[in-house]
Amino acid sequence: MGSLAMTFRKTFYHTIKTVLFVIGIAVSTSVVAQQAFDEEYYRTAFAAADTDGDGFVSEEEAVRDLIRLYISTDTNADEVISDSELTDYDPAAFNRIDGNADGQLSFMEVLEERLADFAAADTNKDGRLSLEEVLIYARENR
Ligand SMILES: [Ca+2]
Ligand SMILES: [Ca+2]
Ligand SMILES: [Ca+2]
Repeated sequence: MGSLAMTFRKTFYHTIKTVLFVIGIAVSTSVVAQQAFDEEYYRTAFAAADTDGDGFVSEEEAVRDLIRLYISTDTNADEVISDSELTDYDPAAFNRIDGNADGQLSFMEVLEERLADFAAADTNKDGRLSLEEVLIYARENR
């Protein structure tokens, strides 16, 4: 894991506790079960994550996107996501992400998953995701 990711991990672990409001659009997470491949869904999520509009999702944009999603999903604001807060999810994925098997997803657990997904999807290893990389990865991992 690069130093940028390490910096994000340290910074966002603290700031997540102080973010007071929810911005925006809930986007794809691997916890959510996708019934059928919906390219438009990923296009919309990609556009929402690409906040500077340069046509790529950087690691920073991906982490910020995850924070928005995490906060909007944690409806009782206890800083963990429980299965009752997920309306449609894959139990196998939930258990895989739940590293300490306490039945709840901490921000760090979800962040680890997101960074691993980011690295795996970034097939040309330029440190950012193109829409094409996202669609290929999404198709292969649905
Ligand atoms: Ca961007
Ligand atoms: Ca919660
Ligand atoms: Ca890339």
